[in-house]
Amino acid sequence: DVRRAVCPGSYDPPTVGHLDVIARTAALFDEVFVAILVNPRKQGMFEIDERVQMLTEITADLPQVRVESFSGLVVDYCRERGAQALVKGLRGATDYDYELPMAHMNRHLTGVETMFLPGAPGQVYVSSSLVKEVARGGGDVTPFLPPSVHTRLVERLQG
Ligand code: COD
Repeated sequence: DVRRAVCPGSYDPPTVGHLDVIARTAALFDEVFVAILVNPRKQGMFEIDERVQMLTEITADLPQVRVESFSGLVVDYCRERGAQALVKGLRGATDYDYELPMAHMNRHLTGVETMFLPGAPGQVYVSSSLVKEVARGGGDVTPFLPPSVHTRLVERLQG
């Protein structure tokens, strides 16, 4: 049986924290779908196409990984792809409180399991929203982004 996992998120933009969770998931599963939620009510800094491109670039050395976007319910996306598990990174109690009801609801809906990976200790304070805020204010966010993502962020803020 092929074991497939889905790593869903907004990825606006993808950070080193996201990449760590994706790479660790790729070490455990045969196929990993990195799934970017298309949220029409939320205007991001990057278009969905740009997020697909960035994630494709930074996961190029992980042959198990495929990057796609999805809209609607994550459980329906999992069913379409034949994925048995959702994998999420946990930075701390706030992530847990946010994720636990979704994990229960998703399991209730289709039986899909959610698995949590502890965030890497040096990266638990890294989030897309904080990185954007610090970068907008002129702070150095180089350590928090894969180099190609950092380049795009700098271009976006200058452009
Ligand atoms: N270290 C470890 N993990 C991290 C880090 C880090 N530094 N940064 C982020 N993560 C993890 C997050 O905890 C999360 O698990 C994942 O990476 C994605 O993070 P974001 O911020 O890009 O994405 P979110 O939290 O906005 O994504 C939420 C989802 C899109 C997954 C969720 O809203 C969803 O599934 N929506 C689809 C609609 C649906 O099915 N709704 C019903 C749910 S019951």
